[in-house]
Amino acid sequence: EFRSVFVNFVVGINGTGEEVTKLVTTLNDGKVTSPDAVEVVVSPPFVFLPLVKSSLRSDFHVAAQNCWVKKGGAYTGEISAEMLVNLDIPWVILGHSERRALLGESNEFVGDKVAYAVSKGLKVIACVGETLEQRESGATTEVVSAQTKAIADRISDWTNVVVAYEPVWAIGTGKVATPAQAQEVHSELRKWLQKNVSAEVAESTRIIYGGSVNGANSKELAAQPDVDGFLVGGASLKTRPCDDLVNSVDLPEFVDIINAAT
Ligand code: G2H
Repeated sequence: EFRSVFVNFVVGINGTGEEVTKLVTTLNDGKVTSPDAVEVVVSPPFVFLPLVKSSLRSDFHVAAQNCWVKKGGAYTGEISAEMLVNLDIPWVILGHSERRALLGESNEFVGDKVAYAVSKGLKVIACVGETLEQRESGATTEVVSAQTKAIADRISDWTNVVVAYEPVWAIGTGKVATPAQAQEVHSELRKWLQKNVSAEVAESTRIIYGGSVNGANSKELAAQPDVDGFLVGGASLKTRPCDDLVNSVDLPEFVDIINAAT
């Protein structure tokens, strides 16, 4: 059941405070059809977390894009789970494919991160997903199962974990998974949880989709039975022309995405 949208502010990488403020204003002005039905979480780079947290509408929440694997200490340049807790940041994204691929984060390392963050009371968006090569060789289920297993081996309480299925070939490429492809992997992941964790966890854990989600493709994806939400990057920055020609102003696509299920 579709019930969450997580916005990954990729812009912040070369972004400025002004750009972030503009994005927050757009989000704040967005007309959400059923605010109680869809949880919206915004995830800017670390340095913008306090700015976003203090200026974002109160029905939306914030997430960090990463945190350190264990108790904070002398790990120059790292941001610990403790710091996020201290700043009252409720969510953190862990295991994003960019970090797995570019920074060499292994399944085990991501599993350790998830376990530590959860132990500190953070809510985690744990990302899994296969590369194009892995998909083409028929290894998708095996890859996402191994990534999920590394998490399952290290936690017992799944209450604060959302699994984000993000096929690497769909991230930032404009090449979205078809609704059938997304549904197939989501359903495999749910079956994996049912078999290896519990029926209850399989039923209650949100499995969200990420990778080139936009205003136009979100409706059909959101209608898939096992797609419980989205992790959105690029489309959070885009606008589309308003249907209302009289009061014509550009509308942010993320509003279409949030309202995808309604
Ligand atoms: C998915 C995302 C950021 P995009 O989270 O990694 O990207 O929506 O731009 O494919």
